[in-house]
Amino acid sequence: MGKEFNGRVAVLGLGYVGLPTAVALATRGVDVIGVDVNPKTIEAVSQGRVPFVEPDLAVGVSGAVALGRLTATTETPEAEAYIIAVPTPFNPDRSADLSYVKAAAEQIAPKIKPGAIVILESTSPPGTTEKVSRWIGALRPDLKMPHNHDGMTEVHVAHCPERVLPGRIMIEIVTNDRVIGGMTSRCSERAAELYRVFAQGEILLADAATAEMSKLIENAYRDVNIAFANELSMICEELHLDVWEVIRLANRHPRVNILSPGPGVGGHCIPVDPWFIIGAAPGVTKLLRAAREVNDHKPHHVANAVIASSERFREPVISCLGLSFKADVDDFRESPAIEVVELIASARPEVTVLISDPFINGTIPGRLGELPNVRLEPAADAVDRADIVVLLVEHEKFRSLRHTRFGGKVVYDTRGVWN
Ligand code: SAJ
Repeated sequence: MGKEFNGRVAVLGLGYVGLPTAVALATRGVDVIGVDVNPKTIEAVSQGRVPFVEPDLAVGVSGAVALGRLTATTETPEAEAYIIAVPTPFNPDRSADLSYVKAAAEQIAPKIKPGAIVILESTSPPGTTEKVSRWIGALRPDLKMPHNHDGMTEVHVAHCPERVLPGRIMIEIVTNDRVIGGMTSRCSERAAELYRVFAQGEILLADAATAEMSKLIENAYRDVNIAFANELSMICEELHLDVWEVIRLANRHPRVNILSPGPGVGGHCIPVDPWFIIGAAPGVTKLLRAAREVNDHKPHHVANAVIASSERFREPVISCLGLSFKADVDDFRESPAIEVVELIASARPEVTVLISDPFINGTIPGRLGELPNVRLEPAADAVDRADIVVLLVEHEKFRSLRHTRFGGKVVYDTRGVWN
């Protein structure tokens, strides 16, 4: 066992990763200040509320705030440790947009004191942790930073990539093994002190670039494997085979574990992160590119199939169930389901497209609200009125819709839950 962490932690970015991390620390007795640029997020967290749905997070936030362990502000404070958990989206050319990480480093710089730890949790291309050290160092030439003071640093900088699965975050944040990539081995040790406060999984030490790459390949691995499943689904469709049955049988082999096809790959991680690897090694990433192409093509394939089967109806009603990027989350970012609905509704403006998702809270997400032929309906009504039912997300609530309502309708189940 190493030393125990002692001090105050500032978590920059109170999203799906930052807020659970803040709660994990605060509920174990660490004073945590959450920092976010969005005043609405600050208001919600300060009142003990969570601005998004994630099992068990709400009770953690309200408890930590009530105990006075967690506060929230838009101003980066002085602290003994800083955790950067801001988005790393890609630019239109698919290069990493590190502007949020840079802004976080620049907010930390004026406040940081010798002895402090800076941890980058955001998924980032190789070399970003070193950039964080340089960005802080550029504003604080008085401090010995790890990029230019090997072994003798006053500030400890490390990458500790987040690995939590939306929907299971509060469990995985505690139980997952953590990779900690310090700019120096001392940086790794200092960062490990902080994670030992709540992490029950193993803590694996590495250098910063290795940690960055290991996180990226976790998501690229999943992307490639989902692409395999998605390609199989299109092959089976062409060969008039039931892909779910084919996969179920193949998965009975002791070394085969094929993932599930779907309408495409969404979320803000898996469709993005492979591009950071492709950008870093463009000449040798054929497979990663192919996987991205297959997964990006899948929503078009689904939309085209639905449009084709709608041609035989004069004024068809098409009901699309599920819009979030995956089951039982309220996150609609980068959702292939939304893309499918957009493609169908714009290709056939004369067709009524009913959409339903139990996680929509009043406003229709994305650009769907601007399409005049798209309307939100409760799932049961949408199914009853439909000529064609398209299941896009396997929310728990949709699983039980099966037997009663589908008579005489065309059913396109992209997730295989009604099979
Ligand atoms: N999907 C399929 N078929 C499958 C599995 C997933 O079509 O068999 C689709 C989902 O519907 C969704 C997308 O893939 O559209 C991604 O979903 P996911 O559940 O695979 O992953 P995320 O994006 O919720 O979280 C991933 C996780 N990474 C890995 O499992 C390697 C999580 O552990 C990471 O922390 C997270 O990315 C992240 O933030 O990087």
